[in-house]
Amino acid sequence: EAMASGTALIYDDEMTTYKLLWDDPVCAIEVPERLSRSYERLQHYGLAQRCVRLPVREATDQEITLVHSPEYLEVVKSTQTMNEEELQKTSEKYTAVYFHQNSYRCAKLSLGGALQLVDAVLSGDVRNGMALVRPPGHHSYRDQGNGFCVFNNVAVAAKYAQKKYNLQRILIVDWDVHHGQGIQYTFEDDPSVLYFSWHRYEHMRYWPNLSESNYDAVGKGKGAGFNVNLPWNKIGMGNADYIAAFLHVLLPVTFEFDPDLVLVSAGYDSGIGDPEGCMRATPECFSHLTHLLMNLARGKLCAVLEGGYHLRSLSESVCTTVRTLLGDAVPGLTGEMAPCYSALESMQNVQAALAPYWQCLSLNGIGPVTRCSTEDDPAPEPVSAQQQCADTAATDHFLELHMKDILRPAAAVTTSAVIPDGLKCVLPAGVQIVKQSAPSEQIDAAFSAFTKARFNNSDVLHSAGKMLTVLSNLKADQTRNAVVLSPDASLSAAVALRETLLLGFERVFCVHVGDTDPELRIGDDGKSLFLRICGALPAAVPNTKYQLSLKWTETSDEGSGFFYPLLRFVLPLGYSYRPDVILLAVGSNASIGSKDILLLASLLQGLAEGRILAIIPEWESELTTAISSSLVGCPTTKHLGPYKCPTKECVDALKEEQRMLQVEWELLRSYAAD
Ligand code: Q9C
Ligand code: ZN
Repeated sequence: EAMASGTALIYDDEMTTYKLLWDDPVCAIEVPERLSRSYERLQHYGLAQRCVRLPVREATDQEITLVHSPEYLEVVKSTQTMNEEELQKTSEKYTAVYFHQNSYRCAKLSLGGALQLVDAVLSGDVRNGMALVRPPGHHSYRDQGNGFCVFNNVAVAAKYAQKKYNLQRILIVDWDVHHGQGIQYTFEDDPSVLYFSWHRYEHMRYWPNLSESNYDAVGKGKGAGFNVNLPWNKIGMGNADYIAAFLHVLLPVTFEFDPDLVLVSAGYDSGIGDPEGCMRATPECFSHLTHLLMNLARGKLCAVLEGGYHLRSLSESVCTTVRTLLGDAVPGLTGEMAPCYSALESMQNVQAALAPYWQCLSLNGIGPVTRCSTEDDPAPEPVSAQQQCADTAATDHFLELHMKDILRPAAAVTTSAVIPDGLKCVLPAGVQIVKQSAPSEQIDAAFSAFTKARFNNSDVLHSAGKMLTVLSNLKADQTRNAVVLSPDASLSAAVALRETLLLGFERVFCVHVGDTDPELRIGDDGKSLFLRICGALPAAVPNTKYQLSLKWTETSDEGSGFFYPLLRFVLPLGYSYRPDVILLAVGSNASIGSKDILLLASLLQGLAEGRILAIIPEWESELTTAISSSLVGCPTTKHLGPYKCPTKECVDALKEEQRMLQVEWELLRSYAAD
């Protein structure tokens, strides 16, 4: 299979040629500017120019009827020639939807645009992409328009992909703030499509007010377990709630499912300032959500626009999504890192509801919330809270400043490499090999703290000199990340940790894979967080806040369960700690497989704005190639699975660690109470 690269962007301003023609406060927010403003912003940042531009096309009747009834298609067709009065009458047949003479044409382009994207990704022309389209799709039913949606773009795209490319398993992630009930209805008895949706719910007080939007709607018949609803019962959900939901609920299930394609119903009404959603996620959160999905399905990810009604928030979040698809550094996640209690209750309930269907959830043994605090207190949100999120100007102002804060100019060099002289090693294009060693005084200073005997090997010194150069470049943002091949990775890691602190990094997340003692001196001042991933725990050293061990040994040819502690332990720790640099050191006797290490390296790049130094034993040439590709932004399209679930023993041990540590590292929390 050829290595797919590039990001597709589908946009056509013809989709701005329909609009609401009469007074309707419900539909007034679905305006043409949603599309044009998003596209302008992509151009403003130079992102549109970096994408592979693909034309839209009209979807055919045959494609539309993969999901919709011929009768409904005829109704939509007939709106082309209607006068305003007839349009209004037809619109009234459905809930929260309006028609215009151009609606049919635009709905065909919108769906056709999504299908163009699927074709580009599945044919290998591009790795991933985004379709900026309207009308949106996820609310529409087989025979009804609903919630601004005419044809169900993503549902049809999934059917189309299955049929044309013979895919076995498709994941649909619906991060729009509304429940995509139309998608749920389409696939609820189908185990080949895993549908995940979070949505504002407020115990059914929020539109579309359906009992089947609740966490207990898990799918039907053979599809039982393949519908995942995470209802938000409070407004104001933010970055921590969204990341926790991905790390603890969506992603474990998804790795166990192991999809061939990821479709995203990418609605941005779940973002800050949206008058519909009243949530608080800031634009960089969508970079993280995107990044977390990019290691699935060999990177095949198609994002299709759904909602999003605060024009500035919408367009900035579209940009962070596309930027991440392009492989740029993921901005640091800002804000509170503790998920709120109501979010934890919802997460707990959905985990309990899905436990019968997913090993990774059943092993955890989490029951439903027995006494649901919000159910006992069914008071609606105070009006003031609702009004605050409707303050468009305040969000505009906030985002003006916020985007300047989070967006850094890209480093001149993406990936630097330190390779011992004479070593043959396949590195992807774009990796810059470091020639320059640091001045000898800097080397002497860096090594002064270490036992002299360790340095009888002059190669270590030589390699370390170049590594010091790289670390200075990381600090100066001249290089985003780096790979270091070392004859003694543990020693190099120890030198690197000391040097990062000397350079003035404030929080160094040091992840060491392997059983050798890396001779690290870890303070308890919080300037470094050391996590050892090993096969055997070092003699009775209890975990402390800043020095932790994770024992994990299971990996076999049938698959690895490492995704589980990675998602539910390593990343929550990292997100809670907010490192400004990451050291990933692979010791000589790693207890996890190379696919596991690759997944670890890929996902850690979501932290520290991608500032990561990977230290690898010099004889691990395949791993070096793979990690370098990931660092430079061209991850191999190799399948990182198969995955298998970890043993009960491993999960129990981890659960105990999570329980002890979640006071300090709040993103480790995944449920409300025992
Ligand atoms: N106060 C999409 O985001 N609003 N559709 C109902 C609630 C309908 C949203 C009134 C919202 C439809 C694609
Ligand atoms: Zn929506």
